[in-house]
Formats: sequence, structure tokens, C-alpha cells
Amino acid sequence: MNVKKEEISKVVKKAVDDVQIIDLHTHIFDLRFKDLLLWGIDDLLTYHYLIAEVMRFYDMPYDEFWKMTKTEQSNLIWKTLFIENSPVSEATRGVITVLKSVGLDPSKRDLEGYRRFFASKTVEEYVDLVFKTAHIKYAVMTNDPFVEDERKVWLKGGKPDPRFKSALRIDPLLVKWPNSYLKLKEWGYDVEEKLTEKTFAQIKRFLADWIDKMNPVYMAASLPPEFKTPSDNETALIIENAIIPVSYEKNVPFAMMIGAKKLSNPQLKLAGDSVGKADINTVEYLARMYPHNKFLLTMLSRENQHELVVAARKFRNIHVFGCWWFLNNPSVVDEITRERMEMLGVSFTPQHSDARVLDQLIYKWNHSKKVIADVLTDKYTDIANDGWALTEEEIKRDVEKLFGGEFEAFLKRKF
Ligand code: RAT
Ligand code: ZN
Repeated sequence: MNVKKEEISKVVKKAVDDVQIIDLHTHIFDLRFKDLLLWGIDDLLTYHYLIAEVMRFYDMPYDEFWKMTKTEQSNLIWKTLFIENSPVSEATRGVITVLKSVGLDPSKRDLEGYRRFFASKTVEEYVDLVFKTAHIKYAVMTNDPFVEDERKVWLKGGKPDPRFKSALRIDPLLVKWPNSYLKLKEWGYDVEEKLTEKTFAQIKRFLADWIDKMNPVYMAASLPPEFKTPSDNETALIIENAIIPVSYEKNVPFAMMIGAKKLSNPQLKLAGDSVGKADINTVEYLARMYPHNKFLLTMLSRENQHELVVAARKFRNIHVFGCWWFLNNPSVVDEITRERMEMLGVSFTPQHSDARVLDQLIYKWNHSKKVIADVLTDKYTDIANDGWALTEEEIKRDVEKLFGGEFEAFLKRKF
């Protein structure tokens, strides 16, 4: 290692360790949502990423697993993925990182002891501990008004915790219209299955009402690999005739998460989704047709990453974020972050956690921060060796942009 690199690495590491992170996509909830907020060892062990991994070691019918209690499932996952095999996968490694970070000793392999530790905590104190340990300024939730348990909380209101912000998630509206329109009707919106002008107007009213209720940072949907615009299917029509105009009028960006192949193995339930390559033309079409609209973009397929970065170079109304789901592995985060930085500088958000369990904020950020710091160190070293002089302040500034600053600046821009 040359001297410059060592020095730079220290400064970058400190800036990355100190930064207060904006986590712009998670599945955790604030305390108003009670049991919807998952936390602790048994929720960590029964994370759907680990369910997919454990089933590879057995030939038991899937139903047998689903019939087990959470504790039984978690015992099985611990025994299989941690004791009978070493926890070297990214999702298993994450559990080890959490244990160590909250002051437990992973070398003890003491599942019952870990359970006692979590049982001794209140959820309030644990939220404080996790946000402090992970250095999170705020986390954006995923809030789906079609989920009855979530809807109830919104209708009741209550004081929001500033560490949690909302995102209006609208998958059912876009990908399950033949069911969702019935719900809208039930809630007092005069819609019909046929997508008429009147129905679009009512969908817009529905979206505007929920934006007023939730004050979301953005609207979002997970879209399949075959998602295509322009097109005369329901998804495309609702996006162009309802989401896009409301997104513009309310100045709430539309986050498209493209490439999830839902229930590729239905027996695995939530753990059964897969990935497929999507069509970048769709992204470019929307950004070009609606230059005054803002789009947050993440794509699930590794094969889409390079062209997504190119699209973002061409369209400033696209903000690229995160290494999503199957991409959130150190080797892939490294590659994608380099690719993005080489073409976008610091005008993107390298990572979001996608945490489903509160504690995962700790490991997902701990692991990604190391990789992002390495990439930054290499890039700074290259320019320093060519004579560019960097200050610590500038490094801090860039790091803040990457961990949420650029995202917030994008939200404020008016194209
Ligand atoms: O990463 C995940 O946990 C997935 O199951 C999905 O929730 C995905 O992140 C999504 O937001 O659809
Ligand atoms: Zn997610």
C-alpha cells in the first residue's frame, strides 16, 4: 500500500464511521405499528433470506416447516446454518455481526443466552440502541395502505417518531388491479375495473388522500422484470395516467424497484421470489417523457446495473439507489459501487438496508460501509497520485452526500 492510500483510508474510514445515515428503504416500523416491528434473535434467525438457505439442507415438505412455531423454525435455522455448517453466507454472517455489535459473544454459540438478552430489553430501549449503534439519522419505512394492520394505524394517526419516515407503497394498485379496485370501491372511491378517465381520477384522489395522510418521502412499487412502458396493460396505464401526474403535482417522487420475480417458488412464500433482467428502455422512456417528474430507481438484476447507470447519466430526473436484495452481498456491492462512482461521481445513493428486522440495520450498514469506504479510498488515491489535493472536509462532504445528502438534495430539486 502506498503512503497516500494509508492516510486516505484512515480519513475515509473515520468519515464513513461518523456519518449519520439516511436509510432510504427498509421494512421496519415505528412503535405505533406494535408487533409489525420485528426485532431480536428469533426474528433475525427466521428472516426470509435464511429460510431460503435452510431449506437447501432438507428434503422435508415445505408445509412441515411452515407448521413449526417461530421458535422451532429459529432453532432449526440456528442448528443447521450456524452449528452444522459455518455461517459464511452474507445473511448468516449478518446475525454474527449483530450479536457482536450489541455486546453478545458469538463464540459462545449460546442461543438460549441470546434469547434471554433480548427478552430483558424493552422495544423502546432497543430501538434507541440500534439507531445509535448503526448511526441512523432516519429510516424510510415501507407503508402499504392495502395491508389492513398498517391501514388501521394510519387511520388512527398518532405522533410519528422523527427517526422513521414513510413511503407510500402501491404494489397492489399496479400489479393486482382486478382485486385492488374492489378495495378502492369499498373505501369510497368510485372506480370500475375498466380503466376509464373517471377511474383514473379516482385513483389519483386515492393517492392524494394517502399522501396527505402519510406525508411520504416517495411512492414506491416493486415491479416485475417484464414491466414495460408504454403499454396498454394495467400497470403501465395506471403509472402514466395516475401515478405520474400525482407524483408531479404533490412533488413526491416515484420509486421504481424493478426486476423482482414474485413467487418463483410459491412453496417458499416470502422467501420464494427470484430475479429477472428488466428492460431499461422503460426507465428511459419514463424519464424522457416526464422530465419534470422525479424517479428513484433500483434494479434487482446485476445485468441491469451498467445500463441503469448510463440512463442516470442521461436523465438527471433519475436518482439511483441501493444494491437491492440479491445484490446486497459485499462482492456485488463493491462492483456496482465502483461502476456507479465511475460514471456518476457522488450523485447517487450507494446503499439502503432493506432491513426487515430492526437489528439488521446494524449489520447491513456495517458490511456495506466497509465496502463503500474501500471504493472511495481507491478513487481518492487515484486522483491524489495524479496530484489532486483533497481536504478532510471535502471527504466528509462527499461521504455525507453518498449516505443521504444527495438523496435529500434530489428531493428538493425542481426540474
Ligand atoms: O429484500 C426483501 O426483503 C424483499 O423481500 C422485498 O421486500 C423487497 O425488498 C421489496 O421491497 O419488495
Ligand atoms: Zn424491500
